[in-house]
Amino acid sequence: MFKKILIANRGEIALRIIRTCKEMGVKTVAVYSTADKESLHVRFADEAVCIGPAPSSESYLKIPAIIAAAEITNADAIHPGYGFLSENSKFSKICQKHNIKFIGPSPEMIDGMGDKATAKATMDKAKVPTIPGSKGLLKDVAQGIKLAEKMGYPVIIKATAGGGGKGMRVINASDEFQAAWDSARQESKAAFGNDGMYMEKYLEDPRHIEVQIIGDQYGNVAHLSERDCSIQRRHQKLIEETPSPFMTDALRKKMGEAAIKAGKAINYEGVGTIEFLVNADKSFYFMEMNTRIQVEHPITEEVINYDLIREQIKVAAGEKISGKSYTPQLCAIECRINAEDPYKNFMPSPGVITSLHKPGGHGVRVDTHVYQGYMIPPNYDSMIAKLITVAQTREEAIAKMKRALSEFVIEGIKTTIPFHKQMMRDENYISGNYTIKYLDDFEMKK
Ligand code: MV4
Repeated sequence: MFKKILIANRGEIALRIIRTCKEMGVKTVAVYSTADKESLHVRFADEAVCIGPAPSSESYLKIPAIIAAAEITNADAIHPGYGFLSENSKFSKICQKHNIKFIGPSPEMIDGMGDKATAKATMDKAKVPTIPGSKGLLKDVAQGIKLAEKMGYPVIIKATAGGGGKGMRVINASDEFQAAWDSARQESKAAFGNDGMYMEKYLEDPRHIEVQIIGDQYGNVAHLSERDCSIQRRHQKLIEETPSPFMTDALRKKMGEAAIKAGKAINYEGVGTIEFLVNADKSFYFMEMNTRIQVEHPITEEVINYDLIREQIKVAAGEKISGKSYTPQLCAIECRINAEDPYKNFMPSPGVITSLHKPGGHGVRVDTHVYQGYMIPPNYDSMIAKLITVAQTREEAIAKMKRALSEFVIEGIKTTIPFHKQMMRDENYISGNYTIKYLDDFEMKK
């Protein structure tokens, strides 16, 4: 086992990782920017190193500063958390070179899944269902139009370097193709320095259901059931739950097997997520693979009683997994509490938390780094807490969420709490009747 892990992250996920390390008897090193000097991850870690000023590009993304911090503290592993350097193949490679274990996939694995057209081809070869479309990248508009006419509109073109919806356009007819192509390529070039595009049949109203997997260094891969992440706004997830209200035993078996096939095909080591789009007729297709621990991992932990960070660290250290897969035994929901004003188009609302009361009690988990008097810096992600409830049934998990939301007091800033209160009373949400489009025409009640 590792002796000392450096956590190359901040906020709630840095705390989450430090907590598991403590339970495992592994020493921890926090890194922080000057804006995070007063953060809990700095206080809870055994050691802390300042790596630069507030902007991420000069601190949490600054590879030489992080490697230097690991070397001076003698850390033998680095946990990247999510975001920042977690899916940066250069960082994974530099860790390797410095003989520091990167708790995540190899650089080759990150690149193979990071290029979406390559990832799709890999999954297609492994017989994981993929969305009908172009074989690899499109050469030009003429080729795109020819194929789109054969497949039938609408189609979607996607940046191979994309993610988070950037460099993606839905096309309804041939006369829209050129303009969509030009703007998507331009956007993709600017954001990723790569303008390769591929095309798919556009699925009109699917759900986003992802399957958590874990693989060890000996070729064993297991699935840890699904999460429904369809409740999102502009590609920002707001509510996740497991099991998916749409799931059946038969569908879980099929999607679980597909996810394991995906993991085994690439010899996956570590925790990862296979994202699927699922149609109303229960057909499902591989969308992307995430090669990191995800924000929403706690709901999986709660329904199968399993510490994903602990298992992630164990497989990185070379331990074997049992290879057994899991089905949810309980129901869990996560509401993301962001420092944003849901009444003003979710506008960011940084500032000082003047008053804080966190909910508690049976079946309530709050993953957060904030405290009363904490100043939310404007430099980073707006998520300040994850409120998770777990119960025997979905109905009870919703009742607990309503109760927990009513106890949660955060003053001094605006938060997404009112949004979640409204959702927990929303008839369609309550009946599980939602897709990825659900928030497109959602309005806050005054
Ligand atoms: C799609 C799609 C419909 N049809 N692909 C969005 C981000 C990127 N990961 C892929 N995305 C989509 N791909 C086909 N062929 C709809 C989306 C999509 C979406 C997917 C999951 C969750 C939220 C979404 C919001 C808008 C569009």
